[in-house]
Amino acid sequence: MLNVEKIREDFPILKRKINNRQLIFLDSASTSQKPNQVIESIKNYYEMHNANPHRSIYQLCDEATQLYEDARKKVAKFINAKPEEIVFVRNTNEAMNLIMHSFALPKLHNPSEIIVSIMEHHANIVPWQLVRKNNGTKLNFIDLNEDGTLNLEQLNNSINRNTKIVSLTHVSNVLGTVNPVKEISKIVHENGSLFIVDGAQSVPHMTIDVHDIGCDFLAFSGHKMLAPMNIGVLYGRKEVLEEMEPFMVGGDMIKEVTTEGVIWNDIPWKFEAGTPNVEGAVGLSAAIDYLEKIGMENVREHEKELTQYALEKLSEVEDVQIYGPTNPEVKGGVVAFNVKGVHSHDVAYILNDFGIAVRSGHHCAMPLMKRLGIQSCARASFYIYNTKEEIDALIEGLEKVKMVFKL
Ligand code: 7TS
Repeated sequence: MLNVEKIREDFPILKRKINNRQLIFLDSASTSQKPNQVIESIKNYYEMHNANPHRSIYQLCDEATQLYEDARKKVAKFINAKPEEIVFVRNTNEAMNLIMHSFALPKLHNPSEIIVSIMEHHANIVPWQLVRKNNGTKLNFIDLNEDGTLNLEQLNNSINRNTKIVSLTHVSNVLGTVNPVKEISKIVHENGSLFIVDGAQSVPHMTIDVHDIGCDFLAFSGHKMLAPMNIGVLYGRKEVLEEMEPFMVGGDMIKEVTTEGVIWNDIPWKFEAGTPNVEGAVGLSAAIDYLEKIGMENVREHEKELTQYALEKLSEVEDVQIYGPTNPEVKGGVVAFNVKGVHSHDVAYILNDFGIAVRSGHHCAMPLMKRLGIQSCARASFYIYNTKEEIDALIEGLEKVKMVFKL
């Protein structure tokens, strides 16, 4: 059990009033709020240790390098990887772009195939569309079952000897569906394909072990797990990363440059061109400390409980349609819904009058919207600082939305 009251004390923004109401932040799937421990770690970095890492031998430079590389080690341990398998990027989008430029574009050719699912965020669709356009590879979309889970039978039937990449989200940012990535990894590897996992919505919320999953790549964003924006992670299996050429080149990612050519640095540095985001890495390190202190199992349990509660309460509201699985065991802390006849932006706008922040729109998952037969939806998403009382307030807010629209 989480001591939510105590946790909330650590998040200064939760004391804010919005429209004279206490802020109720139900949009952590977009970005999480940040605890004092993370904010302070960044302040301390600038007050005490700031320098450009890897570049000189004076003490501050050494300290900045140490902090940056210690953060890498911490991330590695957090997902059970080796430090050299952790590439710091800006976010999940950039991680996918890195795989596209450094692996898929140079290595895939017609008749290669890539498999994704219809529930993907655009970050895990658009790069592969570009590969299709450039290299003539085929892009297959796996559909959903009626309950919002992934159609594994279709995956099994679609995968073939031309399939070079299977790239799937671990947890859907709309449906909340938790995909059985360990099981899928076996299918993918038996076929000799590479398995990319989009962990943007899973790494912040549950225990992740890349060896247990068996994936080749895992991408995630620090800002969704209490850390600042613009620090993200691409985990790549050592053997795969070593085979890849960097796509961003310049400073700090080389061993030697002569007028004739260049020798790349070792992994992971060969993928990190230019001055890195040390404050981001420091903040991510503090965020991991914070989450580990709570325990990732407890984070997951808390969110399961909130999700179950939200599903129960929302299903009691007439004219509300819920999307995705209704079993919290296979659902992350994300509940997407529509109020019949009301645009999701109107729902979010009215909820804002009550200090409630939910996301509305297409959630960067337009193919999924089309598959669900909707233009958009509203979404409440939960994290360690959310409470059942906040869900009660959401339900009350939805009754107000219905009153405004005379439903
Ligand atoms: N993949 C998934 C599954 C996501 O949910 C997101 C962001 C991304 C990739 C991209 O992450 P970024 O950090 O590179 O932007 N999802 C959302 C969301 O659901 N609402 O706002 C951002």
